[in-house]
Amino acid sequence: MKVSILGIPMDLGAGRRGVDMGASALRNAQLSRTLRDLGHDVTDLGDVPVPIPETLDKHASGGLVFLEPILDACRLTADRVAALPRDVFPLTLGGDHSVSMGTVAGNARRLGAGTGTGRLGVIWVDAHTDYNTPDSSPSGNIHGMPVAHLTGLGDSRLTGLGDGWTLRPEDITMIGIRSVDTRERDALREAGIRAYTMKDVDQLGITRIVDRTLEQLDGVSGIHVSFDADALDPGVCPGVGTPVPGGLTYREGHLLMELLSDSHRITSMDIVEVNPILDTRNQTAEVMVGMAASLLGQRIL
Ligand code: 5AB
Ligand code: MN
Ligand code: MN
Ligand code: MN
Repeated sequence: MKVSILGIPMDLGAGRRGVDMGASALRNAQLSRTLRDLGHDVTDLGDVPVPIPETLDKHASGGLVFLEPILDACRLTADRVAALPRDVFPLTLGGDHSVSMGTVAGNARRLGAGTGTGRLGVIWVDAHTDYNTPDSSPSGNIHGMPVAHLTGLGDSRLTGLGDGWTLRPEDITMIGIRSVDTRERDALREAGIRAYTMKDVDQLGITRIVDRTLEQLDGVSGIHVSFDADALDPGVCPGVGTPVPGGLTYREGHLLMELLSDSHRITSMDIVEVNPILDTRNQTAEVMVGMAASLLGQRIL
């Protein structure tokens, strides 16, 4: 497969500094070489330009911290991704999770979703549901809001990234959830978004969750996997800004990626929220490169 890597070195959407170095840490953990060894034709497109916070005024606009530069970076990201051919697998590297407003919108456009010809499915692997709006957010940090904006809720400048397209709540599945804010929970219920919590992972297991997810997403033109490193347990991925105990094990993460790979239905992936400043010897980046490898066909035997 043709794989195109694109970095979005942005930490403006997160409460703590450092995830802007995530893309660099993933490259350092031999991302390209690992995927080439699997037989893929890998191109690294480099990074989308993102300003550093030191050059900006930290001010919130309508409850959104660093709105304008995040909007600009997401728009550039969406345009870069949308320009890639259909037979390319975009592998986008954050950055904080607000980058996914750009990657998902870009992949939707790339696959013709929103033109009436198709839908994009999204599998959101995360400890958090990222369904806050500027009104409900306890922090004002945009990385806690991408899913709400993709579905059309929240600030109109961010919902506009899809150029009229919005992600249908029915086309989203969340996996690994264990931290949801009170008002965020109400909004999720109202939207009817399917979310598999860690309780569900314990009770059903990854295999059944994947079966149900693929059935739910029957009929979409493509499926995007947005993998927040904090979905995995902090013991596995310590280099994240918002760690929550009780996460996916190393094997649960791999099994999820292996089964999604077996389906041959995944068309793009994000790796986000890797924070090398908080990491131990680049462990988190190495684990996440392994996750990408499993999604892209690496097998034990
Ligand atoms: B992440 C929190 N819900 O909105 C908020 O890492 C945390 O992209 C958001 O999942 C975590 O600030 C965002 C408290
Ligand atoms: Mn997230
Ligand atoms: Mn998270
Ligand atoms: Mn985080």
